[in-house]
Amino acid sequence: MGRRLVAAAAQLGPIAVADSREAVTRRLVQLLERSAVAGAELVVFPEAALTAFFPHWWIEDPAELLSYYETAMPSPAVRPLFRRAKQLGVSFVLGYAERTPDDRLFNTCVLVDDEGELILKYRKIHLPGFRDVRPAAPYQNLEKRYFEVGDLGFGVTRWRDTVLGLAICNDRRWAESYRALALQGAEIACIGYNTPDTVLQLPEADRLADLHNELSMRAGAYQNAMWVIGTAKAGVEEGVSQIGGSCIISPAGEVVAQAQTLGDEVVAAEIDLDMVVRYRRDVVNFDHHRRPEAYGRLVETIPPERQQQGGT
Ligand code: CDT
Repeated sequence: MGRRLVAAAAQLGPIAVADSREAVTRRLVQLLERSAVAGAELVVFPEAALTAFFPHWWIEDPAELLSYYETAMPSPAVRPLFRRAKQLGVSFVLGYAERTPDDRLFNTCVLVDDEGELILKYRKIHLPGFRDVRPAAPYQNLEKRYFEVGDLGFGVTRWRDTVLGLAICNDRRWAESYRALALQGAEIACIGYNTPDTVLQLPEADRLADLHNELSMRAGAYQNAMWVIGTAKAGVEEGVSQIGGSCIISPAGEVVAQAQTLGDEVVAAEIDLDMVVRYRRDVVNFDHHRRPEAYGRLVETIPPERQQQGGT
């Protein structure tokens, strides 16, 4: 039999600024139920799945800005999702903007097990974008303004008979994210994202937005012999057009299931965890072939004067 499970990427279409948390949670519950019908035991929702992706706008009013963050997880509005998941025996990954009791702001996701217990929290480490407004840009990318860099490292946890790791959106473009998870034994990486289909400051890359999304996750999967579940918030959200392409990728780097729409959609696939074991034994055998003694530069810190320069 081997170690097998069905997992799902639960893609969301756009969320309007005016949509309430309760209304969004109803959509999440519907996606969860559709995933369960497909046999899924693990469901991955997008990054910041409870609201419109507010870093796309310059928000001056502090009260308005803070209205996008959750001060508790689950909050009363999100509790129906936790309850339904427990009834169905489904675990899930949910992204949201987090405000801590001491007023720190993070782009966060959690893994909730089939008992409704929060068993892993991750705070996004690679924050794209800028701290300041770009008046001429068609949309903003203000994650560096609205969030702190995650302070929990790249976490993994045992989940059932495997090890599961979390990353968020821009993390998926960095090889180090996957490797940090894989070196801790993660066999599945769950990654939610909000990605515009145009690239600020680099229009020549616009036509490649879908390709770069898939390329990053397929490379991460293959180079680390792990399953990757990538889930988008897609479609035109308050005027910002975002890619879809939510998918499940095998340790061979193959896309085994992929969303076809830019709306609410479930894609599910059977995940063979022993494939990780085979690929880590016969292809990317870390213990036999890695050369950490040559990797010193990978962990050198960046001087502060270079940290503010452009790019998303
Ligand atoms: N949310 C997030 O991290 N979005 C970024 C946009 C960068 S545009 C190339 C992403 O990496 O998808």
